[in-house]
Amino acid sequence: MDYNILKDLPAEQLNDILSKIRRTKVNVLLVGGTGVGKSSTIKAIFESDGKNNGNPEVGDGARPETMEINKYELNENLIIWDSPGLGDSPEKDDEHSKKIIEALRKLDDKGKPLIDLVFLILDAGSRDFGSAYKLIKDVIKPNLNSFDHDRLLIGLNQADQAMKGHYWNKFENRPEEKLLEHLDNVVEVVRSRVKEGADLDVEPIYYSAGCVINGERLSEPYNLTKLLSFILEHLPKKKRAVIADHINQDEANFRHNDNKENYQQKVEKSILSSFMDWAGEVAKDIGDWAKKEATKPENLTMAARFIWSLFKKK
Ligand SMILES: Nc1nc2c(ncn2[C@@H]2O[C@H](COP(=O)(O)OP(=O)(O)O)[C@@H](O)[C@H]2O)c(=O)[nH]1
Ligand SMILES: [Mg+2]
Repeated sequence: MDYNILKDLPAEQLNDILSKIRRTKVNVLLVGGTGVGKSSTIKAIFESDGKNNGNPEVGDGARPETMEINKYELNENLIIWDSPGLGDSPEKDDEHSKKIIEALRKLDDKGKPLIDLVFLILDAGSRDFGSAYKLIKDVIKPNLNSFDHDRLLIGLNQADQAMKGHYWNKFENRPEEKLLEHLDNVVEVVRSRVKEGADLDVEPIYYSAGCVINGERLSEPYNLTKLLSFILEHLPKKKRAVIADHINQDEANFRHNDNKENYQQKVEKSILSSFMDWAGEVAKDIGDWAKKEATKPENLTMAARFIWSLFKKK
């Protein structure tokens, strides 16, 4: 592929595209019980530029003092709302629901719903998702407003511990056949219960955020590229490029996946097409050309890498 046209894009136009992307905000509402791995998940996928006013603490799973929704600006335009405590107790679930409704009703400066994505994290090893089903049916579904309903993403974390650590291949960092079957079954149970109870189509995914204890990495993440590709798919197209700007650069976090699909390629396609939309807005001819050439399968990875490198040259 002839990269010159990408490389020779006038710096002014490139800066224009980048600054537009960087002025676009993505808001994610994280929901899940204490200790399911909400903070670990965010830390594994995204990097923080250090200018954040807070960082989701990876804890020992202790019960939080309050049920406030904490706002973490991982970067200026990637904002995580952490809503802990799902399932702690029925009374607390009520309080929790109120906070979530409040968050879902927030509007951005354009009058659109502020929360782009509700990311519900469950413990893949749990057998009781009752609080989660209730929350989806009574709170999330009725308040998704003008959202497309696929903006609810369900993650089943701690896949490595789903059978108490059995059938997890530590050397290859992947589930053995028996654990895989079990995980596929949990996915199917959650999917069908959410369909029956709330009439929502969801495709839960199992993953592991990896285990870090006292700063020591005990296991690497699993299925994080898959999770990332799902997160991107669940965002409006233009907002996908915002995510590209903040992906964790530690490749070890992304190398183990179930490989049912080529998730890396899905991520690249998704980011590239988002970037092309922005490019098309700033310089139509470049956008049109790139849409035709850069998205050809044989050119995809190179073009995506090129765009990646643009982001990193801050
Ligand atoms: N084995 C394993 N441990 C995990 C995983 N994700 C998180 N943890 C651990 O679970 C504990 C609680 O995680 P944390 O992210 O603080 O949970 P949060 O309360 O939901 O934010 C920490 O000790 C993490 O290291 C995982 O996928 N596998
Ligand atoms: Mg946390």
